[in-house]
Amino acid sequence: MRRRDFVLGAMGAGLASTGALDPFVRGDLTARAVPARGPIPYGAAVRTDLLDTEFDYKQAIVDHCQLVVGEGGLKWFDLRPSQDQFVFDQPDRLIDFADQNGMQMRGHTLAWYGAMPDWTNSIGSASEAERELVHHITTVVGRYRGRVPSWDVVNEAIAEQPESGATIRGSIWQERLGKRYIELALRTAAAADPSAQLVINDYNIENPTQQCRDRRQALLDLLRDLKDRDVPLHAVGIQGHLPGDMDIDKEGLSRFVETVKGMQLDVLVTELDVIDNKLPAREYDRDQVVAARAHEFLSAISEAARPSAILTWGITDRYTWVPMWFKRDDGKPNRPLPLDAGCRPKALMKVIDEFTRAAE
Ligand code: 9MR
Repeated sequence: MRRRDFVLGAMGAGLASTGALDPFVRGDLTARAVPARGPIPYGAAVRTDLLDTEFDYKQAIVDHCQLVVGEGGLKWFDLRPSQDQFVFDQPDRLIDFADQNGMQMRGHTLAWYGAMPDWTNSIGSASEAERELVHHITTVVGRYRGRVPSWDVVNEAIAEQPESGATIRGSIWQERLGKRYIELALRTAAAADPSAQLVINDYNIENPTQQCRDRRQALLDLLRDLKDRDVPLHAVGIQGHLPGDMDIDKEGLSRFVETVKGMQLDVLVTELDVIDNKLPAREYDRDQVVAARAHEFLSAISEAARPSAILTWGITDRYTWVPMWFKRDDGKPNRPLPLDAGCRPKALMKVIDEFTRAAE
């Protein structure tokens, strides 16, 4: 079977079970004969600007991925330098790269509190916010209609520490429109591309802490409410930025995934990496702990349901967001990703192989 067929099969099969439209029916089916790694597609966040200059980086993505997602490029900060501008250079480049190499591009992200350009602070009223959000989503999703099979429509909507009555995170959208911005974003995305898989994406739900339990509950309450009102929504993205020194709440995470599946929603792993600032210095030991932590996480999810994709947030330790927030005290470089800085596979890549092939 060809690579593209696997991607179609794995992500499409998930949706078919929900009764939602297959997100790939509009896709270009002229796949090339590249061997696939397993029935669950693997992908990575890509720094598009490096594709033309770093050959080994580009080759690593071609060799390992069936999916790509821009680490930036589709965020408001990148796309909307001013109110009347859309700068599509990066996502256009990435989707061409995906097409040329038999991959698919996921879209990240349409409504988020982060990476907002300053001019959006001047959005003053509810009607203005509604107009801007609808215009943005209609333009961006519409441009790639039928070509981007899956969108992180709403990113990180759950409050850092949800408390009763205040479970939605503050953002320009939440402040101007209240919680209804989530429904508005989803309905607008569905209208712009009825065939796309629409995803709510969030993090910090996998550890055995009260904060994670509260965040899981708040997310489930949000999903329930959207489903009850027939808002178009197809999947939950579990980011999976795993603190390496913390256990996974395997039971809590499995139960969360079961509950999500019970709502006829699929689950994807969208941004996996292991934050290794508190892990042992010795590289071999650190890589083993990183792999074991990801294994715990992926098995908790997979025991409850087969994820429709697994993506890591970057592919090589050479390019990762982790040191921006989690530098090591000993000054050694972070190693959160499946390939080392020289693009050689580490233990984490074996774990990803195991789980992407798990359903064979
Ligand atoms: O890795 C991304 C980094 O390069 C950007 O500067 C930052 C702000 O746009 O976003 C990072 O990606 C985040 C993603 O969009 C949402 N989940 C958390 C990711 C890591 O911070």
